Amino acid sequence: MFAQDVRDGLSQPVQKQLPCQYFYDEVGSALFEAITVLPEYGLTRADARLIRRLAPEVSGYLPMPVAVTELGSGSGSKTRWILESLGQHGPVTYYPIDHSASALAHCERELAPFAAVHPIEDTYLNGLRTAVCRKPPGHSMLVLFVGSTIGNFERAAAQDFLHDIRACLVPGDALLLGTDLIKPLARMICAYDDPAGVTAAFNLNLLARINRELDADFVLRNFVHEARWNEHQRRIEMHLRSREAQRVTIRAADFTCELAKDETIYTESCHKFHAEEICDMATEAGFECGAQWLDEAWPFAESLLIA
Ligand code: AVJ
Repeated sequence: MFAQDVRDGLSQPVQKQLPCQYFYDEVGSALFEAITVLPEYGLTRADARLIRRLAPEVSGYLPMPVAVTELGSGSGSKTRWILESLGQHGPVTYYPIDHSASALAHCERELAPFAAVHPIEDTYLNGLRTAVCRKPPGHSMLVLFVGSTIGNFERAAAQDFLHDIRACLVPGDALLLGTDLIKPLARMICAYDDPAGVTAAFNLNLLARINRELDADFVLRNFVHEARWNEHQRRIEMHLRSREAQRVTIRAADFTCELAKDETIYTESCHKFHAEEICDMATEAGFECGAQWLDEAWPFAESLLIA
């Protein structure tokens, strides 16, 4: 629950933190949409280019007919290419999974022309289990986990998550996994600290959301957006740095929090990968690397992992 997660995260003794899934309220989702069109943030465009490129090939790797489950309902525009291409081999069933009902409704509207859409409002793994149970008999399963959302997981948790996905599948099923790749440092930093300040607004909105929903008194001007590269973990870390010593009260969480000058709240990890390391992770989780597509303009990988 939001209040509990905020209270837990801000009571951490060494590094205060907030879970990144709470970025995406209505304002946060709109700010993220703006991020995806920033020239400095090539991730989403690379993901979309690759999906469009691989869509005509993906049916060759899967027993037909196939049902598609997407972890995170995504924007219809990317998934459309896959559904449209699979649709040439017969009717396609599509299970988008998301915790946001409005995202699911949007996705259903966009993709209904290309598949029978059955939205599932649940966590990724529960939703995947539901989709596997409901899929028409004799269908194989293609799971989509694109957009480099897996980058938000700690490395060990990402490995466990792949293993958990594999446990829901049977041999011949597949996972299409999108991952952002390691690139020159300046490019990675700029993607998360754009000159127009859109990412800063996205990060700060988390505090604004706590103010709105939990009756808190964060003064947003007292915080500065920061994007750091952690070389050891190979990830961008987003923080909110306190400009001065301050106290914040979060009334609906019945909680008061003190921040020292220059203390930070850690809000998001965005792990970056080497293309080869995806195959190692996949093998470790019980998949085989079926195919990999790489973008030249913005290093990004789409890997088709076969159960
Ligand atoms: C949606 C997790 C892929 O890690 O790049 C963008 C989110 N955060 N700018 C990412 C994000 C700040 C994004 N993912």
